[in-house]
Amino acid sequence: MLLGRAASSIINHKPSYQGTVPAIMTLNKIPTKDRESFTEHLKHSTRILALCGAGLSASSGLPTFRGAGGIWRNHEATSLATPEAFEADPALVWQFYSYRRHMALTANPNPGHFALAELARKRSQFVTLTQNVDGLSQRASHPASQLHLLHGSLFDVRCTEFYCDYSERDNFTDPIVPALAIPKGSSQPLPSIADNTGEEASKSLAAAMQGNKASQEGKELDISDAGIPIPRISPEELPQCPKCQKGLLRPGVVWFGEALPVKTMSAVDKFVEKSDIDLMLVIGTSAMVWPAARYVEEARSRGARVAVINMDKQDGKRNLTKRDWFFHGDAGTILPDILSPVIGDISA
Ligand code: BJW
Repeated sequence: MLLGRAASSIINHKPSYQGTVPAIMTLNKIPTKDRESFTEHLKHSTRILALCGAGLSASSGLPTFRGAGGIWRNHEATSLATPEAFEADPALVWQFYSYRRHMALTANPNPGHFALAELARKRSQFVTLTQNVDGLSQRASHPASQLHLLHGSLFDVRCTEFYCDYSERDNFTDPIVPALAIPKGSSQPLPSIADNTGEEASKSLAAAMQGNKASQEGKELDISDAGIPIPRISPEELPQCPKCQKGLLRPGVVWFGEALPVKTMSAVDKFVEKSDIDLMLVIGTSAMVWPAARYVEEARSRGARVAVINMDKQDGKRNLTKRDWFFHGDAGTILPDILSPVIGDISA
């Protein structure tokens, strides 16, 4: 039984924590009345704000945080995104982030990322706030000055030592250190439930970790599945600070309880406070995490009409008013469609 699960957990360029992210999302027909009123408003909108969440990258194959896809090796993804989790088990948290760095590098931006990037080129006062750390908007050539990374980036790292200010941007080395390489399937026996002694488990793990010929030939294993053994990694094997040579490096993302980057927040606040906002796009986010979520209400208080794009009616329709729009479905499909009156046909 374990053998079957392990075999089905070979990574197949369709990354997901638990294999639950549908590759192709449904296309719901947009009611004509909504399409017309949104198009009319979009065409006359100059100051536009977007808040993006994990749902924007879902059709690129990356999992969301909440719900079935947000489980990694039986841990809720949100429980690993905390300073406490890192302090308790830095190796486990690094394995989670190393896996996600690898998945993000394997994934490609989808038409939703490209549509937002094109809108930014067409509307200089369009600002995107993304909670995503996967780098897909940047890889869709979203103009950097119009993109704010609220929760940092998987590809930034910084030192955990209090007195050390070492940080590094855009480190795309994968794996960041050899010990964090994703194990590959091997022709060695995979552990079975009959493996009372742990001998098979040790052999298959050793083969995968040591990169011998058999394992080189195999495919990467989906270590998000708790049934796949992962190596124990000592603190010395984790990314080390090259400056102070004392501290561990950590991912440059914003964990729960941590402040969002000050410069980013002040740039966003400056934009919001400058004058009225015409349109607020809320894309693929449960909008439950603060302070990101508060920008929806701030934009509304500055006169914005709100358009929500979400696969989930419950998440999407929360707090909507009669002036707002709800577009139900995949952001990767809906965004190029509803923005086409301004951006044109980006598939052409
Ligand atoms: C699709 C789709 C498709 C799927 N198409 N849609 C009580 C009240 C208010 C606040 C708090 C409170 N208790 C605690 C707080 C504060 C806390 C917070 O907000 N907690 C809430 C859970 C209540 N916030 C913080 O701690 C923040 N910091 C802070 O407040 O600091 C204060 C401070 C000030 C000064 C000094 C010190 C401190 C920090 C928050 C950081 C969040 N970090 C994470 C991890 C980032 C790194 C990483 O990626 O690992 O950010 S947690 C996680 O949630 C991640 C995400 O960016 C974020 C938001 O999730 P998102 O993107 O919305 O994903 P999901 O899964 O929730 O939703 C996906 C949506 O997509 C769903 O709706 C789907 O339906 C939809 N969807 N497929 C369209 N194809």
